Amino acid sequence: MTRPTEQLHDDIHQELTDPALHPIADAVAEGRRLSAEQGLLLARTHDLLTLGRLASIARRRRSGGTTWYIVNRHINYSNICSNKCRFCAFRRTAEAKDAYVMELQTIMLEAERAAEQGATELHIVGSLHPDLPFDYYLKMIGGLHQKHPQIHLQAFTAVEIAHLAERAGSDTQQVLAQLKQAGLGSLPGGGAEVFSPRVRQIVCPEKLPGDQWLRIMGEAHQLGLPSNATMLYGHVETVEEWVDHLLALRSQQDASGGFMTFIPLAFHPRNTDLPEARGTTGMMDLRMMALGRLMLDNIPHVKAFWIMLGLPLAQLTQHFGADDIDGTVVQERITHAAGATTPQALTVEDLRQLIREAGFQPQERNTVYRQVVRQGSSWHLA
Ligand code: V47
Repeated sequence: MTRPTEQLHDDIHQELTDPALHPIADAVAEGRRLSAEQGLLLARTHDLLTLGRLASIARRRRSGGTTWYIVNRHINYSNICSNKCRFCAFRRTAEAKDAYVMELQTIMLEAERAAEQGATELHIVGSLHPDLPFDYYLKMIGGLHQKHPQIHLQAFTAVEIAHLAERAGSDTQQVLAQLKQAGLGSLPGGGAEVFSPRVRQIVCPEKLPGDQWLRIMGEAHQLGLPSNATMLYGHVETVEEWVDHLLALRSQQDASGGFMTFIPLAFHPRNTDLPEARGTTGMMDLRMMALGRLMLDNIPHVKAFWIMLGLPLAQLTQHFGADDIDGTVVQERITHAAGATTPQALTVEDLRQLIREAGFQPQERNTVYRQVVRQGSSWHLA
């Protein structure tokens, strides 16, 4: 005879778990790679708690109970862009009243402020400016590196690199090599959007195609420049296209090995040219994070970019595969142009408290995940 509590247990089990996930749970427990079909099951299941539990297993294998953060500053050097991506509320034409290009001197001042505040990274991303010469970018990186050699320069998406190669009348490998020589440390993961040509045709038809984005990342990795990888979700894409995007990143990583972190970017629709897209939901944000962690078995970290997710979800996603929360950021413009309601910066104490409250141990890192040790106002790598 079954006792009432056992009966209840069975009922709860049946109600809350999706049996289709059982073989996936076995694969995760044994550390086996998941297939495209398994990715689709994860992308569709309503069994959110199992999804979180599985992603947490993969996350803890990599980072245990640690959540990483960084003291950094974002510099968006210009918003004048020759592309017209429909999801972007940041871009301006050169004639717009609020179009801007930062003088190199202004960028140096921003860096000065970042150094005073103990930043270990400058995250530099802008637009495809139609006229700025390659020299502007080279001088920017060279000048920053000379003045602040201890600060890691993470700059220019693969899309910007392709644009710079065009501006320089050169090729992307050459441009990457010259920037590295000048002091570039790594590439951010932006510009990937969703690789599907169907999606790109709708949301960013002029943008560098996905296979070219991957090729440039491969070139960077080969030159010893690590990078991040992103996916912009919550607009016109399908779950099949999520899985295809993740599989393309996974095979690029098998080939070139330089991706450090995957960052799912939650689409913000305000002020964009995509009125038909509603943006993400909490369910989608949790699912996407877990899916990224589970499918990308060869990318070490998964980041909850709190600026886009909001603070509550940045905390929750630590239980859905994320092991990184980005950083102090300071002055993010791209998502705020599209209606983000998060603050433009957080203090280190705020970040540490958020992480602790989520049940993890905060650990400061530099860009390439070396531990940072602080003593008073100075810092060094462990
Ligand atoms: O490529 C543009 C995205 C990216 C919107 O590498 C939008 O550590 C949401 O890539 N709603 C740039 N997202 C930012 C980026 C990034 C951010 C933080 C950390 C890292 C990293 C990289 O922002 C763009 C695009 O995919 N984006 N518009 C929008 N309306």
